Amino acid sequence: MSDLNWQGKPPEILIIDDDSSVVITLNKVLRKVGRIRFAPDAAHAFISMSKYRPDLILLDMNLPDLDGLQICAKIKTDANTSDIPVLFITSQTGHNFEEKVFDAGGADFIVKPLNPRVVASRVLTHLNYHNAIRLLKNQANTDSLTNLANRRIFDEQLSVEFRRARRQNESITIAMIDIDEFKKYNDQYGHVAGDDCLKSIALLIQKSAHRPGDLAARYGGEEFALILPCTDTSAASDFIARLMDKVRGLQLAHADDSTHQYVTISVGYCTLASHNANILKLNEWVLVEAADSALYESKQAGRNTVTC
Ligand code: GH3
Ligand code: MG
Ligand code: MG
Ligand code: MG
Repeated sequence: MSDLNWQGKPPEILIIDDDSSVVITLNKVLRKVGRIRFAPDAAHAFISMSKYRPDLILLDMNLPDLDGLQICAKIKTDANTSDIPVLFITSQTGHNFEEKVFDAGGADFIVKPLNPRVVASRVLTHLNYHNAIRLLKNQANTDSLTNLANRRIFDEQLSVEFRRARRQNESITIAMIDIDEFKKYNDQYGHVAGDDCLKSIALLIQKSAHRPGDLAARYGGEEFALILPCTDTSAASDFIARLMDKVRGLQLAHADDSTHQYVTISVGYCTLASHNANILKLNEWVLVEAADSALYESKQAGRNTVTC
């Protein structure tokens, strides 16, 4: 178990089985591996999944409401659960059965009668594998300095949210944020202080963009980008005014800033209004370019400014 790096939280294991003798055996074998939960049928299993987000599922083939293959197929088609490894517990064997398990999206199967060492090894192998993938995905999606989403995720999410806005005739706002005179900040206080400043502002932006669907990303260097779904011009204007206030409120001294003496940001944003008649002629990058031009105008206007 020492190779499991779960960062303080034990892995969640869900056992879906209606046979209490199997459940007792599995609990004995696995209680040192992680936090064990049980469900005697599919109905309870799906409630438990949405509540506890298991890291691994052990699944009986025959249950009172659905069969194991049906449950597995359902888990694999739901984006919230599709990456959870499902291990079948079964007394059936043979090629045909193996094919069915893998076709349903099962990761592996354990044959009854249960051998405790085999169960523990299989479970640990899949937990480690699942955890490694999760960590790698997280690293691939996150900017390491600020912990914000990176540019890759911004681009992905931008397309998703733009299409959603178009489909649902909703408004959407894209904002570009740039720290003012940051080169001078680095020159004056050093690169380490510069990094700390970036982290503080990133945290503030992240906390501000907290509604479902909002995304704050590090776009590059000292530039951040925001996706604000269902946000019209007036809501965006309020949101950004508050954000700029909060950044000034950090009172990060910037002796070299020509006007403000504190670190400030400039912002440009562009809103696609709901029921926009030209929506079909537009794409998401038109919004980004417009927000970028607006940001440029804010800089021209003397910084610490927002333009739409
Ligand atoms: P403006 O107000 O026009 O935006 O001026 P600026 O100095 O902020 O803009 P410029 O693009 O000239 O300089 C950006 C600076 O941001 C230069 C670069 O060293 C710094 N920077 C970019 N990424 C990082 C980083 O990860 N850490 C630190 N400390 N500095 C960074
Ligand atoms: Mg059963
Ligand atoms: Mg810049
Ligand atoms: Mg700048």
